This record gives sequence, structure tokens and C-alpha cells, in this order.
Amino acid sequence: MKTFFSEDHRRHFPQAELSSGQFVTPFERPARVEYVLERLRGRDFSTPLDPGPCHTGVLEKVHDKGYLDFLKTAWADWIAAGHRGELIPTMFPARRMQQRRPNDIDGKAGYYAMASETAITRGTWRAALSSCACAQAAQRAIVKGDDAAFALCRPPGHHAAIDMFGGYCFLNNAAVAAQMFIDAGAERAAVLDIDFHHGNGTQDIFYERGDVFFASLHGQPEDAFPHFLGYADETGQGAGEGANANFPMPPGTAYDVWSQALDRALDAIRNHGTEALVVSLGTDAFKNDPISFFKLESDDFTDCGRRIAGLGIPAMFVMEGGYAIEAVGINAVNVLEGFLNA
Ligand code: SP5
Ligand code: ZN
Repeated sequence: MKTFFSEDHRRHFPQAELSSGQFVTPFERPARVEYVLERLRGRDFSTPLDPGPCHTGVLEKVHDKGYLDFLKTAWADWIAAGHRGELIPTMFPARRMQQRRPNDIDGKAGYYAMASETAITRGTWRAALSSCACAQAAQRAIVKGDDAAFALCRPPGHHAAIDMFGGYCFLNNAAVAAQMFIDAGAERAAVLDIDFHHGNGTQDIFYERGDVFFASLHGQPEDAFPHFLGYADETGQGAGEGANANFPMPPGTAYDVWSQALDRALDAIRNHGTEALVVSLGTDAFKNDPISFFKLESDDFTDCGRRIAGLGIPAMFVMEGGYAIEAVGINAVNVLEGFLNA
């Protein structure tokens, strides 16, 4: 299985995450991927390939143009406004307020954000592009005939919506890959999101489209981030009706229940008739994850990969979350090995 990785992820390393009322070192930090690289080496995967540059044309097919322009210049605009710290949105267009984009960078930051734990820094845009490039390279490997590929993306992408960043995400790498399958001639593609958190961004991007099926297994919104999307009755809209499937689960959920939801998600994807699968591979459903509440064991990730292989279609895996960092490599690579050895 080819793997894709860019050192440019290091350009995104905020010092601060607002968590539990304090600024802490971000859970989503550069060291996460070191553990994955080390595990890939230890398990005889071939050396990760550099993905080359991000092809930006496709970004406008899944993200809003104004949002992309905001991300591109956000840091420069923030500094030009005289701000000294990292760009952190502090106010949002909430209920009964205007949904009009302000000119001021503070206003724009809130307009284009869905959460305020995620800071933008000098290198964030370049890092986000390099992360997306990994997903693009993995997609090309599948189109060329590989059965599987792994994009070791950082920063992650699945919370990035049409026009919002947050949840440590800026560009929706999985959505970009799914869009590229459609552009390459696939009539149908699917994204399976096994990150602990609901993939609100991916759902948002494809909610009114029938060509890309989205299924997500996650902590129920009543109790888990992102809190305001991810209910089971969100089934898609218009042409997308029936092409969105959410599997929210309560605190303490272990693999017996989680794997049943996985099988139902896989059945739904099979029924949709997809030609290519993108897996949003977060490992934060792991029992020791510091910000999540599922109880998966490391071996469960292997079995998960095995079940995904049961679909019998090519799959590319896109790294998302996972914050028990010393286990992120084991758990992510277990999914890949489960898939390969099925
Ligand atoms: C890609 C990804 O996994 N993003 C997750 C972003 C979550 N950010 C906010 C999480 C707040 C969780 N607070 C729970 C504290 C438990 N002690
Ligand atoms: Zn997550």
C-alpha cells in the first residue's frame, strides 16, 4: 500500500488550544504523525512518498470561494490588523443575527469558523495545502489501479465545512478526494467516517448531492463535539436524500455495538453502489483517547479494516483525529493491515 506524507505539516503548530477554559498545548500536534510514521516503518510499509503540490482547482468544488480566500490571507490580515497572538475566532453569527460577511478580520474569523479551539498561524494555509495534497496523491494511486492507499494527512479535514474551519480542520481532505473520484468519471463515491467525532464538514459538503454517500460513526451530539450536527435523522436533502447516514452512539460504547453500526454503514454504502471508498480514518474511538468516550481496543481497529475490505472495492484512507498519541500509529496502521490482510 502506498502512503503519502508531507513534512510541510510542521508549518501548522499553534501554541494554544482553548480547552476546558484554559489555553493548553493543542491535542492536534505535529508529534501525532511521528508515531504513525514510526509504526509504518516498523511494520514494513514502504517509505512514504511526497505528494507533490496541491491541485487547488478542485478545492472550489467542495469549498466556498470566499472561504478559501479568507484562509489564504487570514494570517497576513490578522497581523496587518495589529494582532500579536494566534488567530482565534471569538464571536459567531449566532441565532437571529445577520449572516453577512464583515470586512474586519476579527469578524471574518468568526464568520468562517464553527469552533474556537482551532487557531490559525503563519504556516497554517501551507500546511493545510500539503495535507490535502496527500489525499490527492492517494486518490491518484487508486485511479491508477491500486486497491488501497494511505494519506497521512495533517492537519485533519473532516470538520472543515463548505465555508467553515474548526475542530482542527481547514480543508476537507476526504471530501476533496471523493470529488476527484467523481471528476475522474465515477458515478458514485462514498466517504466512511470512523473518527470519533461526527464529520460535520463532509456531511455539509455532500448533503444535497446524491453522487457521494456519507456515513459517520461518532459520539452522539448530545454529548460530543461538534454538538450541533450528527443526529440519526439527518438523511440528506434534495438530490442527496438518502445519501447521508449517521450513527451516533453514547458514552462508553465499545466494539460490540460500534461494529454493528459499522456493518450497517457498510451495508448502506454497498446499497448506494459506490465505485470508490474514502475512509476518514480517525483513531480517537480508542479507549484511551483523552478527549473522546468510546472504548475501542487496538485489535478492534484491525477488525474494522477487515470489515471495510469486505466491501470489495478500492479504498483510500485519510488520516483524521486521534490524540492518545503513543497509540495513534498502532491503531491507524492496524486498520490498514486489517484491510490488506482480509
Ligand atoms: C479531527 C478531530 O478529531 N477534531 C476534534 C476536535 C475536537 N475539539 C474540541 C474537543 C472538546 C472536547 N472536550 C472534551 C473534554 C473531555 N475531557
Ligand atoms: Zn475526532
